[in-house]
Amino acid sequence: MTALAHLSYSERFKEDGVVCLRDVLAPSEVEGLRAVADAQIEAHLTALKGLNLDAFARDLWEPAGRGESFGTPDFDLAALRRAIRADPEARPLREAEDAAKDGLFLYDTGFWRHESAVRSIALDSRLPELLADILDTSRLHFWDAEAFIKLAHTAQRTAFHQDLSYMQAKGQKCASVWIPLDVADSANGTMQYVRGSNRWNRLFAPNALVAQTPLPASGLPKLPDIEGNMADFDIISFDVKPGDVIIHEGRTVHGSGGNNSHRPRRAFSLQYCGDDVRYHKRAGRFFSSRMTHSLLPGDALFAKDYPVVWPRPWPQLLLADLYAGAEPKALEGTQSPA
Ligand SMILES: O=C(O)CCC(=O)C(=O)O
Repeated sequence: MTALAHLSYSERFKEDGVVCLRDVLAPSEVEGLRAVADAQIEAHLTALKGLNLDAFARDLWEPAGRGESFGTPDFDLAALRRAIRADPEARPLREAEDAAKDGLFLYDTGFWRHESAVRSIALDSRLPELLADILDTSRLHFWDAEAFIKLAHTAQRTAFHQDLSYMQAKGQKCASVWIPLDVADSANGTMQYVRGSNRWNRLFAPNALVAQTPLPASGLPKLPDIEGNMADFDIISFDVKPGDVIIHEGRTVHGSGGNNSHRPRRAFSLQYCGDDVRYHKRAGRFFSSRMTHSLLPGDALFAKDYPVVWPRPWPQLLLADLYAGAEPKALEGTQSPA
């Protein structure tokens, strides 16, 4: 047994940039989230809500495109496609026996505002206290929720990336909680983390998740080609079951494989920020969330868009109820796809 085997979960988080915690959410909590994920799949299939990154990628790699609909994101998908196609180093990141097969890799964000089951977990479950402890912060803000749903036989991998580079935020105390809604293992695309990459102390350009090409205008350096040189990196992953959560730091480099199985791999990711995090305008724009605030760069995150979830104002308060029906009208700000 090495000395590192004795680390507490917060020491492990600092050391590796990621920690897997077992049986954190109750079956009923997972069930509530799964119902939201299934409704998102249905809304995509019937009304093209959210973005099918698998369809976007299939279209990307066919010279004339497939003319398929991927969804209706509020950012310039055509410009992104042009940037990837113009990148001489770009290549498909599809991992399956039959990579040409149509799959569904559904991405969505911002839905915590109208999904009470998601709000309850994000704001009122055990997670805020756990995150405040792990990040060693006197104050914890919730940032946003994302869906990463890969149905069976979805070849598209999630390109390695760092969450912080997509966020309009600056600071060290940022973390994401990856919540599996199905058993997830190497066959259906569990998460992969470059151990200790949080301590590289570097921020790389965000990418389009389906390719390594940096998002136009980010101005940050491109990540090394990790997908092409996996053996050169210390990549760790966890076989997880519903109820478990994986918490990674905002600078930890991570991605996931394609779903090469007959099973779905539905997951949500929740982001949180601690007391050192300040609002920050990053160049480039990807998925947007419905922000109403008018924070200036350098401001602490005191805005309704970023609820303070720890410490709790008083013990029995349900923050999820306070935010019921809080769908803002204005669209502003860039949000994390990771
Ligand atoms: O589920 C995935 O494939 C990616 C998730 C991710 O990037 C995240 O949770 O930050």
